[in-house]
Amino acid sequence: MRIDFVTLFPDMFAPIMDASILGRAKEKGLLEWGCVNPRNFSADKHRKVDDRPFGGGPGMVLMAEPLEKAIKSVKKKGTAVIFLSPQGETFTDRKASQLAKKKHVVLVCGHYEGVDERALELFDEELSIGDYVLTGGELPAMVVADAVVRKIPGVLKKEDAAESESFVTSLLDFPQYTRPRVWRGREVPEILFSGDHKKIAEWRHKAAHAATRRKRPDLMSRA
Ligand code: 4FV
Repeated sequence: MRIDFVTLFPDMFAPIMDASILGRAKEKGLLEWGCVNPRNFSADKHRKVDDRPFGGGPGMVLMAEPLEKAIKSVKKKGTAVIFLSPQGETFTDRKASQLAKKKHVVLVCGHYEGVDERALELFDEELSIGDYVLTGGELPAMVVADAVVRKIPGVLKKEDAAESESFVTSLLDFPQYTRPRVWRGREVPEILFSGDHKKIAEWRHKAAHAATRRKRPDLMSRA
C-alpha cells in the first residue's frame, strides 16, 4: 500500500511512520509513504495557502486551489482521497479493514479553521477520529495510517495477528498477565498455568465478555 499525506507540516511524519511496526512494514516493502505540501502548489509569490473567511469571523481558512493541485500531483486511478475532519464519519476498526484493501490512500490534513467548503468535492470521504478539535489533521492522519497498516496481511507477525485484536470481535481484549507471578501480593489467575489451552481460551473469552460489559456496554449489542 502507498499512503500520501497532504500536509503543511511534512516533518511531523517520519518519527511515527518510520518507527516500530509501521517502519518494519516499509522495510518489508508492504508500505510506502510520502508527504505533499500544498504550499509547494501555491500560485502566490508568498506561497500563501490560507486566507481570512468571507463573512468575517476568527481564524483562517485553507484555500481550495493549492489543495487541489497537491492532491492531483499524487492521485491515480483507484486512489482513495480522505479528508480528516471533526465533521467526518467516526473512524472505526471496520473502516480500517476497508481501507487496508486499497492500493493507494491520500490522507488530507486540515489546519486553521478548516478548508474552503468547495474543496470538499475533492475528497471521496471525510473521517473523524473523535468529537474534539485538534490543531491539525496530522495526528488523525497518523492514527488512521497506524490502524490501517496493521491490517495489511504480513505486517503483523502471525502470533499478534490483527484478528485477535479488540473490536474485531466487537469484544474488548481479555486481561493479560506476565512476570512476576505475584506482584504486590496479587497472584496471576491459576488457570493460566494449567496448560489446558481449551480451558484458558474459555476463561479468556469469559473475561473479555465481562470486561466489555463493564467498560463498553455499547459494544455488547454488536458482540
Ligand atoms: C480532527 C478530528 C480535527 C479541526 C480544525 C484540524 C482539526 C483543524 N480531524 N478528527 N477530531 N481536525 O480535530 O479528524 O483544521
